[in-house]
Amino acid sequence: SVHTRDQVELPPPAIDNRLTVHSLWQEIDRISTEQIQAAFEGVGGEIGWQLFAEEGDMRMYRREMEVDGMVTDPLKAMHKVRGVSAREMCHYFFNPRYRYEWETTLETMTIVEEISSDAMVFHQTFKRIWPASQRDALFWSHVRAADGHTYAVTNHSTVNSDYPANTGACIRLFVTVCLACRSEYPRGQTPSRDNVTTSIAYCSTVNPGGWAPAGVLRAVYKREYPKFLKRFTGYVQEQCRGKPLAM
Ligand code: 18C
Repeated sequence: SVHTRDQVELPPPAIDNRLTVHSLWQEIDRISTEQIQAAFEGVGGEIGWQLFAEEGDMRMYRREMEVDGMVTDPLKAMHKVRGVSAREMCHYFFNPRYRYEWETTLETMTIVEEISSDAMVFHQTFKRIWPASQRDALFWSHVRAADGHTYAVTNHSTVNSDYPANTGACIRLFVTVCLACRSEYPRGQTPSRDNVTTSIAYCSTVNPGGWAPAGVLRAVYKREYPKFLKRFTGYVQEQCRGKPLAM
């Protein structure tokens, strides 16, 4: 059968009604809207984005920033990927079923709440980096369609009394991430695996939540962000090979 992937699992083209009646809806809507808008803004201009990694179509920029002595450098990455759609990219980033297959920093992942087909809350623990303490994160994740063949996933830290911060071995970190994707294909043609190109903007700000040596932290993200984006985009291309394109 050509229907090797269940269409109903793909990110929905409109917001799920169950999300709009949830207590987190207003925050999720506001932060997602802001993040998606910021993701597609350029890195030119005066605000000082510095290029730190470049490979093929991938470019990664950061801004050096510290909050209370902790490194919180915002990251912005741009990439172009052929043969997969924005909707497919976001499907694999959002759906927890695939996460262990591409996310190399992960130690554990727990689904805390399934809000709707397009929103979830996750608890994750990450691999420990010597000499710092292990980190965990609790965040909502929301996937949505935006204008013109655009889909985006936004992840943002939240709280839940069943998952209190800083009670065990882990220090709670705070994260805001947006993966925004836009597909293009030649005017007048039908989109297919052979002619579709997806532009990716990935923005991330991580506050380590407690002491972490600045030098180690910057060295880790300079290595880990390029590794993540190359691995994730390659993974999606591999998963989509031979399957019908889902726009
Ligand atoms: O966006 C990504 N993944 C999503 C799904 O998991 C989700 C995750 C966000 C969490 C990002 C924070 C990850 C911190 C990891 C710390 C340990 C890394 C160990 C690696 C060693 C093998 O949105 C893709 C995320 C890609 C992450 C790249 C690494 C970013 C590092 C940022 C600094 C972390 C500071 C805390 C540790 C202090 C160590 C000195």
